[in-house]
Amino acid sequence: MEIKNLAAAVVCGAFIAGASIAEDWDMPMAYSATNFHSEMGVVFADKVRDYTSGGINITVHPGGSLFKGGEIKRAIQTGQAPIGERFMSAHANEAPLLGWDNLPFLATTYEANNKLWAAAKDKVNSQLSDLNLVALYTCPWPGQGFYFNKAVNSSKDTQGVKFRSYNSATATFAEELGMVPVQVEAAELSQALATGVAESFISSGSTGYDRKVWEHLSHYYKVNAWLPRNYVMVNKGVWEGLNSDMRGAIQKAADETGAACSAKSAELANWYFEQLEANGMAVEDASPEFLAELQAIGAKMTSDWLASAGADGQAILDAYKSN
Ligand code: PCA
Repeated sequence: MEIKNLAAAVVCGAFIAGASIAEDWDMPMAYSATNFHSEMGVVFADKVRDYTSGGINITVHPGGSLFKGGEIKRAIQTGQAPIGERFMSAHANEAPLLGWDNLPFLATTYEANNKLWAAAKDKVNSQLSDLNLVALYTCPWPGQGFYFNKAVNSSKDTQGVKFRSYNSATATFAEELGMVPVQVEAAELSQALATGVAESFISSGSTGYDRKVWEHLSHYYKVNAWLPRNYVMVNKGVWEGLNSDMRGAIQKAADETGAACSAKSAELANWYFEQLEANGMAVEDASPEFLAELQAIGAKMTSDWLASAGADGQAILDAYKSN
């Protein structure tokens, strides 16, 4: 953090909060610079600069370049970075409630996903507060499906397949299908596929496109299992240290960016499939047999999550279903 125009403020004879002391904030993000989440991070930074009249100057560091994906949350919790972005359910091993957006076949349209977030938001925010974090905005990825290097019609075809997981729930999913999970960041996915560390994974068309996975894989099954969210979070102490005008200005930027990011995700979802196809991949619906197996595993994952997330998890599901 740096005091930029202190002299100017003193000359003016006034410290106008938010106008006279500028802070530089580094914002680590986990996904590639050209991904819509990262592009929206830049939009957010521009809005914050604008709405705080230059008071907060955010520099976006995409692709895990400042902190690797798996390190971002801790960096913000401990104040090494004031703000950053990460995949929310990656933190469900530490705080199971944060797996709320990872429940198979529960909320599979953008509209339903918004409804689920509305049901989860207060509980998630209070969980994040316990972790010394404040969420500013969240943004969904397109629906999750399976990538393979061969046609897959059922779990008969998935036995022993090496699977890249992105959180503990996806590792469980893979094990239920007889696969062998290994957790790999999106930023290292191309390398994992190239070296044979992984030969399949679950994700959106977006990450398959970003990582050019057609160089290694041939099939995508549009299972649309869930729409997981990234979130932009700020260190709670940093947030509480801002005056209310500053917080209001940043929250306005966050609300606008969250809505724009969600719309962008919806707009791009099919475009990504077209790009996978244009690059030679078969993009198909899962066979009824495979889908039935996935749904059975999904039901088990939901009951496992409820067991670990406790009454708060049940309250989220109840609120979602009653609305
Ligand atoms: N892409 C990210 C998370 C979900 C998604 O669609 C990834 O695969 O890491």
